This record gives sequence, C-alpha cells and structure tokens, in this order.
Amino acid sequence: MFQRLRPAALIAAAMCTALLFGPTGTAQADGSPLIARVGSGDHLVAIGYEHSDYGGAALQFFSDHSDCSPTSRTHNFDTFPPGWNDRISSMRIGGGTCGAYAFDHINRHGPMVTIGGYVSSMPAGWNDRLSSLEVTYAWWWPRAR
Ligand SMILES: [Ca+2]
Repeated sequence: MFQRLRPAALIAAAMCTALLFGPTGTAQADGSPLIARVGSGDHLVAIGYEHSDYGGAALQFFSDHSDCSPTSRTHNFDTFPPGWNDRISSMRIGGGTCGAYAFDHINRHGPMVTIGGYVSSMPAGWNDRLSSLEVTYAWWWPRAR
C-alpha cells in the first residue's frame, strides 16, 4: 500500500513545496502576477511554469475535484489566462493516476502530447507552445500506478 501511494505523496509534497517556496513577490516587471490561476474549485491539479526546471512565473490549474479515474470527469482548461498562451516550459501534474493531454491550440484542439508527473522541460517541440490542457486518467503513465 505504501509503495502504491508513494508517487502520489511525492508529487503532492512537491506541489505543496512549489506553493510554499515557489516564485516570491506579487508581480513581474510588466505587472502580471508571478502566480496566476485558472479554473474554479479548491483542488490544485497541475502547475505550469514559465521556464524549464519549474522556474519563473507559475500558472496554477484548479478544479472542483481531484480525481483521475477512468470514470471521473476530466479537468478541462480550454484557455489560459492573459499572458500564458504559448508560454509554459515545465509542468507538474497532480499525483495518483493523473496525467495530462497538452494541446497546441485552445479548446483542446490541434496537435497534442501526453505528459505526467514531473516534467522539468516540455517534450521536444513543445516549449512555449501549450494553449489548453486536459488533466485526466493517465493510462499511458505507468509511474502513476
Ligand atoms: Ca499554441
């Protein structure tokens, strides 16, 4: 049981750490916030970062639940806040069985790549390209099992 829960616990701890010790201050030089959020609800399901290795400004993805099972509702983010289109360079996806479809265009359209867990740099060709995101059951993500 401990082994099964461990990856989720590690990712949850990392996400808490990112919240506590992530970017400090309230705004960047252009006035945009260092930590922005998208989605409604109290459950943090993913974090996107401006730079690789979880650096720079952060975008937090919130949902009304945190489940990623074959039957649970997916966490859909059809657009990103102003300044966040084509900007994300690294991500952390929620633990357990969660992974994400990351799309080139808004409304979860266009070319797509699957990611999960810690993504310190986006897959080749996907830096500064994400425009929408779907966090969901990650059948392709063996480390989430
Ligand atoms: Ca794009």
